[in-house]
Amino acid sequence: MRLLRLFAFALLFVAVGAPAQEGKSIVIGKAVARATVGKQANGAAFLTIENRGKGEDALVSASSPVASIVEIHTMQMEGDVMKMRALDQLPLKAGQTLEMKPGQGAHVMLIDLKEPLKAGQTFPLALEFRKAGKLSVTVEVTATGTAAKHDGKGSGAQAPRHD
Ligand SMILES: [Cu+2]
Repeated sequence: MRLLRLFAFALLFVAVGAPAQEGKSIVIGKAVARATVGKQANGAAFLTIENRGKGEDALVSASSPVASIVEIHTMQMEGDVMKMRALDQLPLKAGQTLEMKPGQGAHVMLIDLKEPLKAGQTFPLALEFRKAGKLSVTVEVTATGTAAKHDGKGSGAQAPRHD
């Protein structure tokens, strides 16, 4: 935890020291993740991404010190089973505001968490956009809701399976 905080501080320092943040065409609104349960290995973060630019952009990658691998995922129905799939990029049209929500569509998958995500905690998430470049956000961990458990196990629409 202490290390994580140091890392977060370092990222913050970098962000403050970079005037390039100003005038960015991509603005991140909400950035939240659900608290994990038990020994749950994976988590998911949900962002609100606004493309204020005049052209199309795309989220192409993400990384965070809390997880070994961070992927951009989407969910879709296959027959009557909701499945998750990794995306190479998440397109953002000019003027589009994309709101990720638990239990539907796109999310940022946190794979192989280094420690459980606890409600109230925050962690840094580095994002890279094709045109806007790199952006760092602070993700807030919220209490686990009953409707959107994201444990990668089980079946049915409320508990998407991982391939
Ligand atoms: Cu996923």
